Amino acid sequence: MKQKTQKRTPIVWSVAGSDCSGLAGQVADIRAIEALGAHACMITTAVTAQNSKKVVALNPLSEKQITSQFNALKDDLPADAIKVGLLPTVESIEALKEFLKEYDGKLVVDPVMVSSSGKALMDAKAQEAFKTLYHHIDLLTPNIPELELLTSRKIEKLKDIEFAVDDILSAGVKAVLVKGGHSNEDFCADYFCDGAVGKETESFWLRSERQHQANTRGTGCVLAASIATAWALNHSLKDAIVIGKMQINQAIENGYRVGLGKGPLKPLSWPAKQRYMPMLSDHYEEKDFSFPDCGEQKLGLYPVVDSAQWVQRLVAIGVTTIQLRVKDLVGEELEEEIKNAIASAEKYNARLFINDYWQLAIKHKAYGVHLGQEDLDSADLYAISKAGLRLGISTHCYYEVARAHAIKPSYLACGPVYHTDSKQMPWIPHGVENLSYWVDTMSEYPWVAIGGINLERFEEVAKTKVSGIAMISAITQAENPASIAQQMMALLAKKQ
Ligand code: TZP
Ligand code: MG
Repeated sequence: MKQKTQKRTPIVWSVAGSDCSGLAGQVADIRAIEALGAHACMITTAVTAQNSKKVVALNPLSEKQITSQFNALKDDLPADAIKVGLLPTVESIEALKEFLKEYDGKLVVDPVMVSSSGKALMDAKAQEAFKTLYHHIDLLTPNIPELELLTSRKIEKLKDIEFAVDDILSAGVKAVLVKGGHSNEDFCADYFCDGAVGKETESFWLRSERQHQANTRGTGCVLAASIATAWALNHSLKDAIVIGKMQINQAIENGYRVGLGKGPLKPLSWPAKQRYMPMLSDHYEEKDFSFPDCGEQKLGLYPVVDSAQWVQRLVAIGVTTIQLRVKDLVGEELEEEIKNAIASAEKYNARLFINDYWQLAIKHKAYGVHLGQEDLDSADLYAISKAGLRLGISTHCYYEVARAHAIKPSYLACGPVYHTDSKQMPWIPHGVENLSYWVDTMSEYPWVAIGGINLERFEEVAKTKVSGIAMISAITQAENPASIAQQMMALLAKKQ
């Protein structure tokens, strides 16, 4: 899902060590940056001599040599985001710090401290000096051994990760992503947190199945470089982290053997498979509930209306999927509205989803519930699942899709496809191109398109592989709603 509006190719700098074996370091960074569509510049901190089995020599460059690279690039090819890897010496850290006096853009740092073969890549003085960079760092991506080294803590339990991350955040780093690749579980869970205890904080776990793949050199480089690149492409940092995780899953799958030891990952193009999408939740464990599917028949025309009367009108003309989205009723009136809408839908065998009011939906045995992201924390998903109701979830971006994926709902909604006046939202419309990306990528879910869809745009949306096409104003504000709904249903019937 590339950003089409970019005027020029974004630039991502890799400040790291070169690797003559082509397995990790800047080679991995460049592959990752270019795979996502940005231009890579490299500021080399060390010309490492290594192969697939061991690091032979670090060959750090001097402060002057590193500074001259920053100076050569800064006016001509300024960075949209910077990914930092190996900083082997105090001199290299000083060179970076000097440059950071005039750069306050996006900075992702992978603290490369020990090689996978066990060689120390940073001397003790450099490890201490590294902490003086903390207040510049937007995202730090340690693995567990690096987290232990940085905080002098032993990580034995999940809580230890949170304590250690809190130490780093309290010391000035803005956000931390701890990579779970080093655990023995059959899944891999990364922990993100963006604020020290006592401040407004968001934290989550990103979970993917572990791939038992031998060729994993460059994992940390590819992840941090991919996050920096997706961020440079103007995705939010949280979306960029999900994109980075998708890319790492794809790159591990495509790792290849070369040399006598471990081979490298291979970051390809933009990740676009459901198996690459992590599950994002505030818990380490996987959620163990499930929701029924919506049947064989596609969801089809899916009007979203605010009263039982509307539901009755539309089911009577053959609409088979409807959402009741009541915004201004409470108490008995609300309950009565929901009961009446459910009764009308049942009479015509239509699938009625109740927006927000999941307790009343369960009580009156609705077909399903539809929840926005903001409702996911307060709704009792276990109760909805136990009652056997279907669940639909709204999504607008990578972070929200990953969060919905952890819940495994009956369908996912994608919006806004076009500009809408029916709901205030910060999102740039997806357009049908990005809608298709989501439908094709998360291909095991039925998708519902929503936002600004009217009769003129209907066919264009119907050409994608969406299951349902939802709208508010195109029907509720129409002069002749029945006629519009019938024309839309006819267009769908023609397609089948
Ligand atoms: N979620 C995404 S767009 C939208 C909602 C509830 C509003 C859709 O309304 P309209 O009138 O069909 O653009
Ligand atoms: Mg809601």
